[in-house]
Amino acid sequence: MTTTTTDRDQANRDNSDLLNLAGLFSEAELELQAAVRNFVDERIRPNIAEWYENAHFPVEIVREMGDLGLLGMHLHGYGCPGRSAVEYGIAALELEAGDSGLRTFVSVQGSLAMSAIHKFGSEEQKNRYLPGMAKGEIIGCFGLTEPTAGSDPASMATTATRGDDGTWTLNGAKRWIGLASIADVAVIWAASDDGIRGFLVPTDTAGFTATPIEQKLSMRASIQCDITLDEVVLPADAILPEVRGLKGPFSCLNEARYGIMWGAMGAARDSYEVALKYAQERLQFDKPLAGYQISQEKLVNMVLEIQKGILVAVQTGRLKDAGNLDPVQISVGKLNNCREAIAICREARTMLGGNGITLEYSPLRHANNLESVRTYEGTDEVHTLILGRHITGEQAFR
Ligand code: TGC
Repeated sequence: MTTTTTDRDQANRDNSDLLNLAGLFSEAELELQAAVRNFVDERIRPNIAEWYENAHFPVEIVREMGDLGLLGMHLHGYGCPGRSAVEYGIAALELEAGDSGLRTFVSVQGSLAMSAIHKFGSEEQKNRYLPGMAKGEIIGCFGLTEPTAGSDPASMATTATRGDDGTWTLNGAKRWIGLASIADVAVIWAASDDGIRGFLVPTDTAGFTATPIEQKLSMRASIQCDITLDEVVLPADAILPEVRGLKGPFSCLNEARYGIMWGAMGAARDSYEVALKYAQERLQFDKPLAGYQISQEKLVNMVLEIQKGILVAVQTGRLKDAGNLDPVQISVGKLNNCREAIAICREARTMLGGNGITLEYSPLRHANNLESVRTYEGTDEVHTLILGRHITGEQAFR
């Protein structure tokens, strides 16, 4: 496993940008891409196999990600980096070329927890949490999914009850919550007599417990937890004041789903690059694998889908930066890019033969990670039905 870029790597990269997608990006965007790619090469690639094998989330690099401006990247004010949606997307792509678990950290922290506070918090809440979260000094998590409410968060069973003294009491359970066991603050969505509301729960509050889910076959360099909320009493000002109803969490999911469409292409690109290089170097029946027609067909099919997926992401990002993005368009990218990325990673694995099933090569690790990525933030099925509803006018969820 190498972490340095050779002339061949660079030539492969240049030759694989068939449509000159690099030409779609500004100098500032390309500079950011190079900085994040460098971070991934230096801090993630040399260690990821070990982290993955040992199910270790490298909390030690969280502050470095803050220093690089990756946390709450596209949020403005309150100490946040204030970068564009496209820049955030590029960073997500490069991070996920390292590993989905690390990109997921950035998504949960920035797109979900920080976004919820930024969009719906009081001034006091924003000032209290966002600057520290942007630096990586405070870690957040986002509790929406429940053991019995995944694709249908409207059926959530977690409750928030208001007391006569204005305090809130939360009871219930959340599942698959990224970072919860290392988080300082949890954004918890709960059903109240005033509809679904969001609450900021310091994780040292009595009655809050987060337990990492073990024996995962996917996203191993990342933490997902079960949360229990057992008579968790919060002050009146723990509520996010600016939103009621599911549009609150769904607006945050829009942000995370947007980043995922870019990130998935990073996992795909890394798998493709590994397969291409392997095919050029590996001799079989006296010539490089790359010289066989079936190998070339596999590589061409991969690179076409990567180029198309990045085009989808760039167009979506430009719409987002212009303030014209419809959530339906996010479903296009999330569905398409996750679906294509997992197929590319699996195809790349086939080119590595038996060597492809070890952690020495990234494609199967990426493919396993993408099982989670295509599932969270709306499964393939949910996004298909969101698009189906849009084009037919008929909802088919229920
Ligand atoms: P529906 O009736 O369509 O909408 C309810 C209200 O929400 C509004 N809305 C949106 N607002 C902003 N952006 C969107 N994308 C929105 N989609 C809907 C809608 O306008 C309405 O507002 P209002 O004011 O009229 O009440 O709701 P529905 O229940 O029929 O929706 C169906 C469906 C399937 C589309 C929705 O439930 C859905 O998207 N399900 C998937 C849920 C999902 O993605 N869950 C993953 C969560 S990830 C997680 O919890 C863990 S975080 C990751 C980690 O920690 O690692």
